Amino acid sequence: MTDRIATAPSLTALAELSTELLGKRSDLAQRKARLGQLAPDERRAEGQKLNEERDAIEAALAARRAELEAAERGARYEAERLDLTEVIPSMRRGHLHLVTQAIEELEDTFVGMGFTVAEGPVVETDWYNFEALNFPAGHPARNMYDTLYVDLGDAESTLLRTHTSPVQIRVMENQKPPIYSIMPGLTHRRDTTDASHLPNFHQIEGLVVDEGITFGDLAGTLESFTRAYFGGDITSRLRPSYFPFTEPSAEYDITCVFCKGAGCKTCGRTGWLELGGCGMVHPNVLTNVGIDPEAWSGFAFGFGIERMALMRHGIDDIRELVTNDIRFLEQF
Ligand code: 2NL
Repeated sequence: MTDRIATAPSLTALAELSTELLGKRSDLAQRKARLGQLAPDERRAEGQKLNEERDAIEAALAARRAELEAAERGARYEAERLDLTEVIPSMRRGHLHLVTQAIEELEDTFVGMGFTVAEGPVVETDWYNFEALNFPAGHPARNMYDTLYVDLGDAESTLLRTHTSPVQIRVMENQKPPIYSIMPGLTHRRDTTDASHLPNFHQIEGLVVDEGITFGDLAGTLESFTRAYFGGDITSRLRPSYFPFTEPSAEYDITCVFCKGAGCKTCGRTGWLELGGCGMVHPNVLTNVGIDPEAWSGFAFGFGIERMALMRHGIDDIRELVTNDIRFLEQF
């Protein structure tokens, strides 16, 4: 009897067994019903026996029920167990804008060549943006930059910097040579937007001031940079030019990244792309910041960052960078 209870396979089977053994139609119930027909002595003995049997069955049922319930609970816990280490991605992760990536890559390249990174204000004074850079008042070269002026102080005294050169002036004012620094940052000009111009764009300029710096150092530095940033198959060349703050001055060209120098529509069949300008820092600029041009010499260069990003990735319209079409941005 208790064997059947101890091996009952489930709580349902156990409940059926309980009915069978203790229910109205059970052997126990029938024997209990017949008690009245027995003689008093027999009745007491049989009554006691019935009680003992019932107690034994109930104890066995309770023990087996406890076992089966524990097993069932264990199985349920196992089934409901949560894996708290599971990672479910809920949001798609974005990435840095192409221009930000270009700034970081340019910084990495120059830092690797021993330069430090300097920053300065976007709203500047006429002194830092023009005067200190050897643009005398009324100098026609000022018209090369379509300056946006801020309505503050004397007329045309406060402006949005048209290049990052003012940061170079501030570095030279605050720091004695030797100087090896680059200055990336936002610049503004009153230009009309087209495929190759934005009124708000980024520049990166570089400045070296040390003893005995020559034009050869400038050419070698730019060539090393070109190969590090664009890869081994792209080279650079310098062509004579004019800037008020450098003498001599040069345009900096790289091998056309589209045709690798063979000549194509983008490079006007020359095989070269113009990326920026450079030159030896003008002695007047050094004098303006209190550096003796007889003791020190230096070179400087400036590139447009958006333009470099276009060249690097073979993009033909600068406006793509600011339209914020996610299908374009996702590619980089
Ligand atoms: C361009 C040309 C250039 C510089 C920037 C510079 C700064 C100081 C002194 C001398 Cl403080 N030069 N910067 C020099 C030559 C060219 O940029 O076309 N940039 C996009």
